[in-house]
Amino acid sequence: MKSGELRERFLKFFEEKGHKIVPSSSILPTDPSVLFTTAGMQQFKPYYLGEKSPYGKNVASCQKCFRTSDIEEVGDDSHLTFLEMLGNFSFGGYFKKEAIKMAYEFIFKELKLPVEDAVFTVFEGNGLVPEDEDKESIEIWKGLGILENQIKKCGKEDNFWGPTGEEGPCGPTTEIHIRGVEVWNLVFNEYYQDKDKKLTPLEQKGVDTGMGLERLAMAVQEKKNVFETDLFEPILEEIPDSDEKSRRIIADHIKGAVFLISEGILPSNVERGYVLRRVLRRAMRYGKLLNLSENFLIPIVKKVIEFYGDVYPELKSKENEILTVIQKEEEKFGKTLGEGLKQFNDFVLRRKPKNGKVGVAFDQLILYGREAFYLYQTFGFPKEIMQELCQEKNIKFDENGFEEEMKKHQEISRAGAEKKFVGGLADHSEKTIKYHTAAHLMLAALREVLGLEIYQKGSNITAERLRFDFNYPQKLNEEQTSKIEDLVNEKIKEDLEVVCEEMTLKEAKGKGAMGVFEEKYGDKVKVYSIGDFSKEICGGPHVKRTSELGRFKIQKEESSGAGVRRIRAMLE
Ligand code: ALA
Repeated sequence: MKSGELRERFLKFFEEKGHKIVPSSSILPTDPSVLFTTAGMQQFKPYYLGEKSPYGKNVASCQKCFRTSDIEEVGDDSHLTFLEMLGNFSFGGYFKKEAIKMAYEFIFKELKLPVEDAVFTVFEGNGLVPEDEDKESIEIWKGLGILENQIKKCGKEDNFWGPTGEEGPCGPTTEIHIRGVEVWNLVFNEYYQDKDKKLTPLEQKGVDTGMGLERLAMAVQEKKNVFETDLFEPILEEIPDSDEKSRRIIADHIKGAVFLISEGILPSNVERGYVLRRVLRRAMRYGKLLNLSENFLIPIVKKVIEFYGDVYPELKSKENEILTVIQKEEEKFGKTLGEGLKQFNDFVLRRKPKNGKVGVAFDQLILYGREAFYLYQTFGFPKEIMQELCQEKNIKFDENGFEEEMKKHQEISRAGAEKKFVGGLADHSEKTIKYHTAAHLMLAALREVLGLEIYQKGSNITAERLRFDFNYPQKLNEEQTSKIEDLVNEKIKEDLEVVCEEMTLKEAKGKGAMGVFEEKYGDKVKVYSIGDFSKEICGGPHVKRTSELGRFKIQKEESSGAGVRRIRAMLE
C-alpha cells in the first residue's frame, strides 16, 4: 500500500467515526514559544484548555511537522526532521477506551498488521504526579486480546508527553510499537504543565495521538527503514549510490528545507532561518563527503516538489522561489566549503604529533573557540557542523571558547549578525583575510613605536573592522597613534610580499617569530613573514602582497582592562 493511500485511509477511517478532518496547519506555529510545528496537536492546543473548538470535539489531521530534536539521529532507520503526522484528537469528547480501541482497529483490522509482532507500552507511574501506573490502559489492551508479555511499563521519559513550547496540556501515553519501532503515540491529556513545570489536573480530559506516516509506511510496506518506503525512494534515486547514511541525511534535510522555504523562510543566522541554513549546509557537507558535483541539490529539490506537489500545492506554487533560494545558498556555501574544510584541517592537524614526536605537550586534538569562530564567520560553518567534524575525527570542540567569541562579537554588532552573510561569503572572506594581514602589520608597528615588550593579547576580526588588544600601561597619545597608523600605511605602500614557511616551533622561535598562543602549536608551524617587518606564527590565510590592503585607519584607542589597550582599525 502506497503512502498516499495510507494517508487517505487514515483520515477516512476517523471521518467515519465522527471526526472532523482538519487540514494541516502551517509548519510555522502561531505559538511564539516554539519555532516549528512539531506535533499534530499544536494547532489544537487552546481547545484542550477549554477554548471552544470551531471543528467540534473530535478531529483528525495529517500535519506537516519539523523537528530539530532528532537531527543527530537522522540517518538511522527511523528518525527524520520533516515528517507527516497522522493524528486523531478529542477535546472533552472521548478518552482512553475509545482512543485505544480505534487505534487497535485501524492498525490491526483495517491495515491488518500482525498483532503478534506488536508491543504496547504504558506509563508505569513515577510516584510523584501522576503517582499510579496506567492500569486503565493496561486493562483496555488486555480486553482487546493483547497478551501480558506484549505490554511493557515505562517511565516518564518514554510514556509521558510533555507540552510543546513552554507550557500546555500533557499526560501519560500508551504507544504501539511494531517490529521494534514506535509507530503510534496516544497521549491522554489530564494535566496542565506551567512554566515552572508544575502539573495541575485539567478540568476537561483530552486525547492527542500522533503517528508518523513514514513509520507507518515502513511497517505496512514491510521495509527495514523509513528510507526504503515510497516516501523516500524516488528522492534517494536522485542521489548517487554511495555512503548510505550520507544519502539519507541529504534526502531528509532537503525535504525539510523545501517545506520550510515553501512557507516563506529564508536562510539566515537567526532562529528559523538559521535552522534552514543549518540543514541546507549540512546536506551540502554530506554531499561534499560523497564528492557530489556542484548544484547536486537541484534535482533532489525538483523531485521533492514533484512528489509532494499534489498533497501540498504550496510546493508547486512556490517552486521557483524554492529553487532560487536553494541554488543561491548552494553557490554561497559551495564556494567556501572546500576552503573552510581545508582550514579546519590546518587548524587541528598542525598540532598533530608526527612520528611520535610532539613539539608541545597536549592531551587531545582540539579546535579552539577562536578558530571555530573564524570558521563560522569567514566560511559560514554552522556550529553544529564543526561539532560534527570534531566528533568524527575525535577532536575536542572548545564550546565555551566559541560561545565566548560569539558573545563578544554580538556585543560589538548586534545588527551585524543578520547582515553577516549579505555581502556573500567569498567577498566576506576576502575582507577578513585582509584584516588578518593588517593585524600582523599593526603588531609589528606597535612594537616599533611602543617597544619590543608589546605583545598581542587578543584580536577580533569581522569583514568591517579589526579589533586588537595588546599590553600597555597607559593611554596612547595622538602622536603615538598616528605614528602607528603611518607606519602600517608605509608598509602597505611598499607592497611587501607576504611569505609563508613551515618549520618547527623551535626554528620559528629561533627566527624571532611572534606567537600568540604558543602552547597550542604542534611540532610544525606556519610562519608568515611580511618583508622583514613582521614575522608571526599563524595558521593564515593572508593576502599575497601588502598593497592589497588599501588604506589603514585607526578609529579608536581605548582601555580594555588593567594594563591592556584596545585599538579598532579599518581598511578603506
Ligand atoms: N503529540 C504526540 C506526539 O507528537 C502525540 O507524539
